[in-house]
Amino acid sequence: MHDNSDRGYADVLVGLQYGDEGKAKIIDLLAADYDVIARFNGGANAGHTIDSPAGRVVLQQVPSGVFHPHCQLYIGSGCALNLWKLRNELQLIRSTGVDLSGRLVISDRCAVVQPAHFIVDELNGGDIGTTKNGIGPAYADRAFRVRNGARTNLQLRDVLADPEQAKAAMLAAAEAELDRYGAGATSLRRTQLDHLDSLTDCLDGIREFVTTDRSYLGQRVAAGARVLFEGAQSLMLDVVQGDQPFVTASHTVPGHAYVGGDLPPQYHRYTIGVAKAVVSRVGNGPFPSELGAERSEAYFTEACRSSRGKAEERADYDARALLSSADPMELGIALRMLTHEYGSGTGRPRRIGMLDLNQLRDMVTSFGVDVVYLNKVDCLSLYKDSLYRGIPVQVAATRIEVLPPIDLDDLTQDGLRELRTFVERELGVPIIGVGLGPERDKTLQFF
Ligand code: 2SA
Ligand code: MG
Repeated sequence: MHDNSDRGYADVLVGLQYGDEGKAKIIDLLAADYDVIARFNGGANAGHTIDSPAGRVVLQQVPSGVFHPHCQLYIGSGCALNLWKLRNELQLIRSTGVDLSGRLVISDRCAVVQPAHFIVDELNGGDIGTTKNGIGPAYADRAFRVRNGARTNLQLRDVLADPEQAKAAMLAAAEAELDRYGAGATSLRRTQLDHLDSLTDCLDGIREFVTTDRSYLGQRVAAGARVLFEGAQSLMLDVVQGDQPFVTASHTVPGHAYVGGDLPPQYHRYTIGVAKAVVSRVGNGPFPSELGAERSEAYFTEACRSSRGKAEERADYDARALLSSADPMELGIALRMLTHEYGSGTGRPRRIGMLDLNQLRDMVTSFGVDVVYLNKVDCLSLYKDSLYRGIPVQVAATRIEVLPPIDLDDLTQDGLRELRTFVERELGVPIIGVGLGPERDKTLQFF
């Protein structure tokens, strides 16, 4: 064996629930100790809100860490790239005064999301409640490779090598889907054909960042770089390990960082999990600890149709009063309103559930999570006057335990210590940080 002492390492950070656990906030906190922040899965279906020097921005594909100038950013081959949104993101970043030249590196083997994929997801993704970014169809076509005699999968390298041929292939695929879905797709036709018109323009903005070297990251780490992999979506949304079909189309589990992230597994150090104390889920599918689960489906069908989500926000409901309702579903509405659980883009109301330690324990043990950050712990104080008279926690599939209520003032003291000890005992791993509010200095770290 040769001496490895100068080589770097990689840590993998993943969400442990259904997304929106506040991963970007934790990465922001940890970024100073890493040289590269890397993505290995998903695409524009992710979304992180970060504070830039020029205000708050929402990024979907560029890794977190943009506003830490020493960090390089890597987009691995496991990602499904939306070139149009990427161009817009890069423009947005540039407009904040940040120059990504030499900092952003994109694998030329990423799958390219095509207009045909947006069309299929738009017309077909409703039952799952997808984000309509064409993610599922793009990964499906990657596996198809060839359909009806034509290449269906275009990697970024194919599109760059011959943009005109790629455009022709994308047009043919889009036309085939538009024909298949018929008249309902007229407005989609216009949008998607506009996309093709601007393809060359997009490629011009992206070309300088693309690497053809599959060992790019490996060489950086061999030379000492410290990498933080940023998982998109979360463990419960993994295409195989989650609840089919209510999952995303990529692998979200930590091991996949070493496939889609283009790094040999020999460099793995820790797996960091991020969870939140008041759980949310957008889209359909099982949610064992959901508050008022029996009535929730009917409520959400109605809420999405009538945009009651927005009405909730306009305070048609008195959230403070609903906190003490005897109906768990109304408690869920109150928590959603008071903890701002609405989709950042669409305003879709997110379903709300109690902290599910049964599920978290399963994730932590099944996927080798070493340490956990628990966000939104401040929100647990809202349970104080609820029907539970304390903090309800799911500890087994059919058992809820109620922990003593905590006040906001308790959060740095005994209440917090007790909660942390309880959760650590249930999960068997340390809670190394708790989020007590959205701001960076509201995360307490215990190391
Ligand atoms: P898709 O568009 O095919 O991936 O949708 C399939 C299901 O996966 C859900 N989904 C998500 N749920 C929560 N958050 C998501 N992204 C986060 C965001 C990013 C994150 O903030 O937007 O936390 O990493 C996300 N992406 C997909 C979706 O609702 C469907 O249920
Ligand atoms: Mg999010």
